[in-house]
Amino acid sequence: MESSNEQHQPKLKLYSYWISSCSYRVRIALNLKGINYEYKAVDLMKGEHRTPEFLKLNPIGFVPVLEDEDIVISDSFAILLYLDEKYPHHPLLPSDLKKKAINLQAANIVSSSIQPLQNIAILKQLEDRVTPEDRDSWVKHFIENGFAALEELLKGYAGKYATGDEVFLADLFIAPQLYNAIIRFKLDMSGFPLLSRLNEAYSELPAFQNAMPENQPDNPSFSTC
Ligand SMILES: N[C@@H](CCC(=O)N[C@@H](CS)C(=O)NCC(=O)O)C(=O)O
Repeated sequence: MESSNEQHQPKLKLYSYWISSCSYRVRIALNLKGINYEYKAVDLMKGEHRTPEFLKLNPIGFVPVLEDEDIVISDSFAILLYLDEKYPHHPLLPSDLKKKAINLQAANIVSSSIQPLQNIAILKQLEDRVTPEDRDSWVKHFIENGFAALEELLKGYAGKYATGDEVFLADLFIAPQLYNAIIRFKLDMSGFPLLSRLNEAYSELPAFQNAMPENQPDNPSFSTC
């Protein structure tokens, strides 16, 4: 997809890993905004995020990284805000101040209080110390804690999506975290009816579907046939 105002601009490059939830949320934004980009796969399992070349792009060694000519941005939150300013169509934040604050709060619950606690580096440290069962219950504990907070926070705002009937920033953080919880960690979602409903709604949106891990070129079982 290429919108008329970007036809003559060099393609953005997204350094991404197929199953990374932080990369996933940036892919959703790029799709929503109809921005054409080059997919640069970084294999976290092979440690490609720890190579000197990659650390020059992002000294902390995480995906995603967005390269826009001489501008290099890492951290999905910063990337999303950058994209939103540069490509204002389909805004990621509502103009209503209260709703905007709720979007930022929900996004931060995921990005500060859930996702970092299930990161590969953390899981590896845990694996050295506890059983796989204990490791998974640690991850589930923090996902459940965050999901309970999101259910409470969003109950007064949710419509079809997290803060009404339009997709905003909160949805871009929640959808990948739901994927992680349900597909990777097999979390029992029965205690989270609102989030389960949102998950259904996201599954119907092409911008979300195309951003899913299974549809990325570096997914080991990806097929273009
Ligand atoms: N706050 C950062 C976190 C980035 C992050 O944790 N990325 C993960 C994948 S979702 C990663 O690269 N992990 C590598 C590791 O833990 O070694 C963001 O939102 O981009």
